[in-house]
Amino acid sequence: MARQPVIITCAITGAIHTPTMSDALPYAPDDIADQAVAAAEAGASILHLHARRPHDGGVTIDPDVFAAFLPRVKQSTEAVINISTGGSLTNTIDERVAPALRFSPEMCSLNMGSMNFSFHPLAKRYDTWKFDWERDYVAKSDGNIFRNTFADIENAANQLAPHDIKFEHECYDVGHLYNLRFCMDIGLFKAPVFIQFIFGILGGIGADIDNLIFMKRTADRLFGDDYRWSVLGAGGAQMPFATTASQMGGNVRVGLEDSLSISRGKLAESNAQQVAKIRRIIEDLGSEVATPDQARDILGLKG
Ligand code: KMH
Ligand code: ZN
Repeated sequence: MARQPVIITCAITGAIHTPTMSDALPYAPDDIADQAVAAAEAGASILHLHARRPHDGGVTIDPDVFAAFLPRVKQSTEAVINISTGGSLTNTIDERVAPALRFSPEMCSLNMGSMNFSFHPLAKRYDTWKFDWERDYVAKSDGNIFRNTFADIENAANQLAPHDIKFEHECYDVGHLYNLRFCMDIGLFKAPVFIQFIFGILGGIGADIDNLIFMKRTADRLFGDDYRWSVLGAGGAQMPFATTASQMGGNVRVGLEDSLSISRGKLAESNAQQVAKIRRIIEDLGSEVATPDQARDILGLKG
């Protein structure tokens, strides 16, 4: 079977990293829009988007804040818009799905299990912070529970079902694959599902290539031909995991949400720089990168 082009997703800002950690991390709506457009121009066919408080980069899931950058992104690119439903550890699932319900994008994330979700180790690197909220947010994260119960998943799926949105099923560990299989068996999701294998989040499976093989084998067993997949390696695992996934027939996710670096010890200048790097690697290794319309076709999006 001919190799399909590789879909690059770029996750522009997320809810983990904070402004002190990198000047490149966008949080003002215009900066989020500028970086999203540049990432699409560099080769990302899917843009995974969170909102940030415009004045200090704090985490927000307020749909009005999404409204400050989404129209520009939609007007200026052909890329698939993917809105996060996981962007807050303190809000209910009803609140977390509100942006996707309001904007009815082609895709949104859906997190497939509850877990500890810590970014505590990041806090140790900093003595001073640009904004007061950052220190506490990061330092207290070792007490975080990222709640995604079966009832939450079912609730999100049912609320979003009329919108025909394709989910990026976030799987941080092997058990989450079994959760997804169960949800498919009870009729919550239609095949083919799109799975994001996530490695290197403290609380989830570690960033060892053995684990990527294990996740892929397990998914093959559970889903057969009924799934498409992509890989997200957190931090320093981003480029090695994306490269490996692209050579295994998978798709890739990069972006400042997942890693602030461009190479070991060097901060990325932008999301587009990461997209350009993985694109160059994929093409140098003889594969093609998907256009937005090819991504729509491969994933069966509503368009
Ligand atoms: N931050 C990532 C590890 C979401 O937005 O729903 C996964 C993520 C979750 O992107
Ligand atoms: Zn996200």
